[in-house]
Amino acid sequence: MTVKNKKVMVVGLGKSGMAAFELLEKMQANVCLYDGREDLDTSEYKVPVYLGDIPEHIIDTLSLAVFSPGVPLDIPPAEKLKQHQIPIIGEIELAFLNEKGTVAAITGTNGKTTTTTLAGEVMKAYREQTFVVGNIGSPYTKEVEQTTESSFTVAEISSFQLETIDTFRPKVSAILNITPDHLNRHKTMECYIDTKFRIAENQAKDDLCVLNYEDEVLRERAAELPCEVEFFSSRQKIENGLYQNENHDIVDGMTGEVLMNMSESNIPGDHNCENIMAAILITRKLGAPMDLIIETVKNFRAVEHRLEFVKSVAGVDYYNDSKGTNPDAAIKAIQSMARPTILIGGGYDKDSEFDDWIAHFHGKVKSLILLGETAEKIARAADRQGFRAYEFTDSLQEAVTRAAELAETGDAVLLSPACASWDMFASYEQRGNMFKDYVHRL
Ligand code: UMA
Repeated sequence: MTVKNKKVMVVGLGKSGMAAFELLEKMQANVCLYDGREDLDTSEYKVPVYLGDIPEHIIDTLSLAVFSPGVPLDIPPAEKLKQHQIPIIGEIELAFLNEKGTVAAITGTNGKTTTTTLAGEVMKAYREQTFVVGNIGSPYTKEVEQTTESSFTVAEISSFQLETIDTFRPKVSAILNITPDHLNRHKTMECYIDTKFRIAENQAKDDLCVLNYEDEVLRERAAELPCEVEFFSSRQKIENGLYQNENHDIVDGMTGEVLMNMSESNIPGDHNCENIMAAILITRKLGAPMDLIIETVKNFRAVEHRLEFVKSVAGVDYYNDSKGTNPDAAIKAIQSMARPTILIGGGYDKDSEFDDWIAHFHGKVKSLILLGETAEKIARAADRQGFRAYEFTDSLQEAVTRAAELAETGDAVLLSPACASWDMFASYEQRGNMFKDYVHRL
C-alpha cells in the first residue's frame, strides 16, 4: 500500500495515534487528524484536526483512516467512514506495512506483558536489534522504521489492535489464554475469541502459533489454524510442546529433556510457568539458542504493576497489581498471595462479572475495599457469594489508608482491581504509581 500524497486520517490522538501520524508524515502522506474529545488543544498541530465529528465534505477526500486501538469501530464517525467505504486499518497494520524484519506477536487475556517482556529480553540477548512494541506501551509505528532484515520485533497485541489488522503476519504468534474481558467492546465472548484468533489468520505453513493446552477453546480450535502449532501445559504431559511436571520441571515433551525447574525462576506461580513456556517456544522458533533462553528466563524479574512487591510497613506487605485489570488476572494475584490479604478492587466498568473472582477469595481475603465505577456491582456480587467484609471508599488514597488500618502484622495489602483504571486514572500505570506513592507515605 502506498500512502504517498494520499489523504490519510489518523483517528484517536493518544500514544498510538501520534506515532502513526509521525510515521505517515515520513511516508509523505497528506495527514489529517480526528479525536472524539471536543476540548482537545489542537494549537500545536500543523495539520487539520477534526474534533467530535468528521465533516461530510472531508470524508470523500480520504484514501485511508488509521485507527488507534482504543477507538471502537462502531462509534458514529467510524460508521460514517465505513458508509463512505473509506478503508480502515489499525496502527499495528500501518506499522507492519513498514516492517523489514521478523515479527513475534503475543496475545491472550492475561500474561501478555510478562511473556512479551521475557521473550523480548531473550531476543535482545540473542540479537541487539530487537524491538519490543505494541500494547505493552510502546507504539509499533514509533519503532518500525528502525527494523532491518535481521532485526526482531516482539509485539504485545491486544484484541483491540487485532480488530483492524489486514495483512499483519507474525512469524510466531501466541495466544496465552482467553477468559472474559472487554465485553463492552466486543459484545460477545465469541467475537472476543474470534478477534484473538485473528493473530494467526495470515500465518503460513512454516510459521508457528503457540497455544495454551489447558485452555479448551485454544486446544479445540488449534486444528483450524493455517500454520504449525505448539502447545504448553502447566498441568499435564504433552508431546507437542512444553509442559510442567509434578516436580515443577519444565520439560520438552518431544525429547523428554528437563529445561529448568520453576524454583530457578523469580516469577512464581503456574500462570508464570505458562508465560515462561510460551516465551521459550516463541524464542526457540525465532532461532535463539536454548541455553541462552534458559539463562535469560532464570534472571528475569517481575514486570512493574504485576504483583509487584512495594514495601513492608509494620509487618504488612504491600503489593501493586494494578495490571490486574480483569477478574481472571485478579484471581491469579490472589492465588499467588501467601498471607491473609486486604484487597483493594474496583474501577472502570467493562461489563465484567465478578462472582468468580469473589468465589476465589477462599478465606484468604479478609476485607475488600471497593472504589470506582464498579464498586456497587462488585458489592452485589459479594452479597451473592456470601462475602460481607467489604466497604466503599472514594479515592485510592483513602483506600490505602483504610487498608493500613485494617491490616495486622503478617497480613498483605494487595491492589488488584479486577477492572481497568479509566474511570479514575489515565492508565493502570498511573493507578499503580499512585498506589506505590501512597504506600511509601504511610
Ligand atoms: N478516542 C476517540 N474516540 C473514542 C475513544 C478514544 O477519539 O471512542 C481518543 C481519545 O480521546 C484519545 C485517544 O483516542 O485521545 C486514545 O487512543 P487509545 O485509547 O488508542 O490510547 P493510546 O494512548 O494510543 O494507547 C493505546 C493502547 N490503549 C488502548 O488500547 C485503550 C495502549 O494499551 C497501548 O499501550 C498503546 O496504544 C501503545 O500501543 C493500554 C491498554 O489499556 C495499555 N490496553 C488494553 C488492555 O491491555 O487491556 C487493550
